[in-house]
Amino acid sequence: MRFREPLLGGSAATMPGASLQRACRLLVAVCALHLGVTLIYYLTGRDLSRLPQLVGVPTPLQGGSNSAAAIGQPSGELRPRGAAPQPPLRASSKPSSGGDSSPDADSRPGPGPASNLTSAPVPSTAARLPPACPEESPLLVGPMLIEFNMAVDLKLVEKQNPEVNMGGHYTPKDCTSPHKVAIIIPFRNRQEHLKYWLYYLHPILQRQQLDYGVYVINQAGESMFNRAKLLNVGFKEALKDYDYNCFVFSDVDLIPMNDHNAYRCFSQPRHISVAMDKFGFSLPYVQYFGGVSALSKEQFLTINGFPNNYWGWGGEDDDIFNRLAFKGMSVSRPNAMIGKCRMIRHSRDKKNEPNPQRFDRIAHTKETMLSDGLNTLTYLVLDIERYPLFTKITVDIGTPS
Ligand code: UDH
Ligand code: NGS
Repeated sequence: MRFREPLLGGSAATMPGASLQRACRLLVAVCALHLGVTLIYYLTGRDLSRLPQLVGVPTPLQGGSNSAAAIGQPSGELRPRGAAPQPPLRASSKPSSGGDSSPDADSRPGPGPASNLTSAPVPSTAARLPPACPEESPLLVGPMLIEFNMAVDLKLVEKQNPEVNMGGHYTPKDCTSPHKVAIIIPFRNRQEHLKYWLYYLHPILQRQQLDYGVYVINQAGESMFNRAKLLNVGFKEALKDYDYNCFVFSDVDLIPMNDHNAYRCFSQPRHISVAMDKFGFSLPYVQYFGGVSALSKEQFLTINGFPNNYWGWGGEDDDIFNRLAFKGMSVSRPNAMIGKCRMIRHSRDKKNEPNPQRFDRIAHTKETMLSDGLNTLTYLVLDIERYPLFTKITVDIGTPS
């Protein structure tokens, strides 16, 4: 009895166990408080998480740097119904190769370098590159009328090609071309032919969606002309300007008659002027590699460039063909319809008479190609002039040794 009363009455403080009773009450109060606070946080948390599903707007939490939206992973709940997935950031600034030229080939969601990005979507230079150009340009028109009976006003040609930059460089603005092409023209005293070339070729090359530059390599002085050595100089000098991966070597007096004839490189060295009017729109002989041709940087380096030792007319193109054959390459060509081209008729140039040594030289390409080419090229650049439609490099290439 002595123990029951204090438990029911008001004088518990004096009773034994009163401290324990107070402690228990305190504990119950603390637990209730904890339960209440937990309940409030729990309910608040549920409401925040449901917001995006309800209104389709990303919350600050989901817009953060680690959210699915930020790293470009599929996030259907955040996307309005029917909307396309956001393209991930491009992982590399390198344009895709010709083999995979689909415009959106780099922007498909899924596993790959782009989906590993975890940083916030800060636009990089690569992200701002336009998509890869298509394998075949949609701008081509096919057969063209080519004639040389009108005067060409270069000022007008400049106005007609406003997107060509100073020095004759053009980059497509709507797509990224994998074809970074330096066009090399061997030159001396052919200004009228050059005007026709610029008039016809600039629109064609732009329609082909090439990233290209035009280099006129002008031989200084009056000594014997040397086409192949000038082309070697063009290769070296153009690479000082830009990271070209392809080189088109073109005589100044040859114009294609169909813009499907691509002025770019292929997996094998390319012969472009395969159906010239002066040869009745066919090849003069199967191994003919003159006029206009294209070699990738690798193909050109593989054959040690072109010979430096052919002074005067003839044989240097046959030597180049031999070099390709000795290195196990074949020649790629368009068909004779696509490959039709016109040559501007002219008389033989002074100091470009037929080279009497050419037959002997082409008989020894296999041995000479190792010691006559890029690895032995010497020249002196005298002037570099940047005109609106081309870069002219005047060079002293010496005299026959
Ligand atoms: N080239 C010049 N200046 C010259 C010589 C050649 O610019 O003095 C350049 C030019 O780009 C030319 C190319 O080198 O297109 C090849 O010149 P070439 O003389 O070997 O070739 P082409 O076939 O003439 O044009 C060959 C002689 C034609 C004689 C015709 C007689 N009816
Ligand atoms: C061959 C020449 C080539 C020349 C071709 C076409 O005979 O350099 O004719 O010439 N080879 C030799 O002389 C060894 S053309 O009719 O265009 O003047 O490219």
